[in-house]
Amino acid sequence: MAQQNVVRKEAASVAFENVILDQPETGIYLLTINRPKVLNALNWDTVEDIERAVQSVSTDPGARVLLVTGAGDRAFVAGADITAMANYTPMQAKDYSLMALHAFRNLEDLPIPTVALVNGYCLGGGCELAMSCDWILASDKAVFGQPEVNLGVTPGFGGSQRLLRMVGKAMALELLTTGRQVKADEALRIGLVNHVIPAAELMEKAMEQARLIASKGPVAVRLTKEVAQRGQDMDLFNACVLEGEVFGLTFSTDDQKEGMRAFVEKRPARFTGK
Ligand code: DAK
Repeated sequence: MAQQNVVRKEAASVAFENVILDQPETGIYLLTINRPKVLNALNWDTVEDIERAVQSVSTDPGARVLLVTGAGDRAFVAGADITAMANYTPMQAKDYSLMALHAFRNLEDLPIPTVALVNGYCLGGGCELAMSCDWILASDKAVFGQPEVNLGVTPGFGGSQRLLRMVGKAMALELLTTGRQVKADEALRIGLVNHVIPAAELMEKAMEQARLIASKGPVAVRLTKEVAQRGQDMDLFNACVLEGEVFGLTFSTDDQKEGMRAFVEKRPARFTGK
């Protein structure tokens, strides 16, 4: 991807062994899975690096949005590293699965919006990683699938559950039990991705969306994600009560006063995140 052409470097990137954490603009983080020789396949160390990177973003109060992508122009992530796990014992396989489960859960629970930029193959563990982000932007070259049945295993990083919740039981089970791969246009139609973007424009469009999010009231953005995240597993009434309580909480912030004053004064708001 031609990301160097479209992002202004404002902070040094943090290089883990298998991922790169960059802050191309203030508050906008970019996590790149960086094993292009194996199409960014996820071995144990890579999942641990993802967890460390997510932890690092979670401790930055200035973080506004996290973009997640894969290095090179062929793959987001082509799955768990089959070579590495081929000879796992049952206990190693279980530990691997649970370790990834926690790492992906931490990504999901990050208190800022997270967006997967899928720039090629997005299979198995890769699709599970993308689905752990809040939404997916796909390039027109993206290919999605859960091909675990081809390998004689079930999904191990939450794919059977997250795909079910995203596209419904019938479509999820079709894809999970046939291993059929879907291209970007079908992924859009079934609700797996939010937008399909020409490959050369994917990073630029994602940065536009990230800047838009970063321009909004930071506390409101974080609380909106928190309500959606916590409310999705609650009954509707109690989830709405939670929303009402959080809505009340926003009236304790400078951002609420500034946002509403700016509307009345017919000028753009200057949010401080306080
Ligand atoms: N793992 C390891 N290496 C991979 C890989 C993967 N998932 N995907 C690709 N590679 C490597 C290839 O081996 C090749 O390496 P070299 O031969 O050059 O050394 C290099 O990346 C380039 O790939 P290809 O030469 O195959 O490139 P092609 O364009 O011909 O094909 C492809 C691209 C994406 C169609 C093909 O590489 C492919 O089918 N890859 C595997 C896709 C896949 O099946 N992904 C799902 C993996 S299973 C668990 C349970 C389940 C799981 C995890 C945990 N627990 C209970 C613990 C399963 C998760 C999965 O994700």
